Amino acid sequence: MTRIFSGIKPSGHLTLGNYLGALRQWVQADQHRADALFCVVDLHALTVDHDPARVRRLSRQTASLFLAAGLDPELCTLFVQSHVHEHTRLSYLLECTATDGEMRRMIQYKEKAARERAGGGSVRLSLLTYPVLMAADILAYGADEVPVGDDQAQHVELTRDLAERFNQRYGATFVVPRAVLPSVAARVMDLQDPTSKMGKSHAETSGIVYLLDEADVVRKKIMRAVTDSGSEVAYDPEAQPGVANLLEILAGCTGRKPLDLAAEYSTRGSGYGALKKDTAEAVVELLRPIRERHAQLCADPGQVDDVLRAGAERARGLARPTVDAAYRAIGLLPPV
Ligand code: AQP
Repeated sequence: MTRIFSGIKPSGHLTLGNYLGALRQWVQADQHRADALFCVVDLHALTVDHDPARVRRLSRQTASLFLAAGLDPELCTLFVQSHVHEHTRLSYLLECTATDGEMRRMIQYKEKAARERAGGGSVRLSLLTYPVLMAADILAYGADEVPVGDDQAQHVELTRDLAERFNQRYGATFVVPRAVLPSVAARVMDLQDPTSKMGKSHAETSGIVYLLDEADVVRKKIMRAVTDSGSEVAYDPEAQPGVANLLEILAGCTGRKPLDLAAEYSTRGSGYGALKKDTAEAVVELLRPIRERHAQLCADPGQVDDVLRAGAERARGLARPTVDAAYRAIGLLPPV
């Protein structure tokens, strides 16, 4: 059976980008067709300046949102990364496989390090090495597929390279995984700056739709989305990134294609206003059941704990043999 691994880091409140780019395909497809593991990758939230209490709170909220969005612990395995030590055990071996040159080429490292420096902060070493930890997250489980948004594709490529290099040097140990990207909304853009990704840790929040935003807040953010000069709706991400982003979001919500939607608006002669209104209502309806289920889960935190406990136990059992095999293959003496 196909094995799937993916995760979300508790570095902020989950966004519409996280949902359309990742969570939705986990819920609608992946958990039904494969042995799927979904993880709150909390160690990744420590790579930039962080508040311990907030990370703890967001870890719990992220797990609750996994359930609220429709992940079913009867169908898939849900857990928190730091509860399974195999991730960090394996990460060190992969640090001994990766080179510093390939780490410095990672786009996310370059962008985030620049952001940290611009804010007067220092850059944590873990920001450079976290793609290796992500590779360990994936390889520990022998995952065949990694469903992610477009921004994570480079890290999955690195994971493939590390798996192949390790296998070549030390013998077949890891499955070489592949990234699976959604066909629409693989990169939801910020509504106020449609040339940059909607990211949950970004400081400016007016262009970000959070899964737990109230309906009126969602409407306001989408109605105020930056669009482009002109008024005719066309799908052209280069020339009209703001409109293209709204079309991608609407397509993501409705299961339609952005080009088909654009053609309909154009034929009807409807402008940006109609597109914004329809997108806002589609997003409100998409998020309504998630917010409602999340509120129910908040009233019963023990239920989330039970799911995470059972998930970590299963995950440990799956990861340990592969990580033990990697320790032996690389030349480490097994414990006596
Ligand atoms: N805007 C997005 N569009 C489509 N997919 C997205 N993902 C994230 N943002 C978008 C996908 O969601 C999964 C988990 O993301 P993450 O936790 O690794 O990163 P993030 O939500 O992008 O969080 P941050 O903290 O704001 O990170 P940076 O600063 O890196 O942008 C992934 O599958 C991701 O592709």
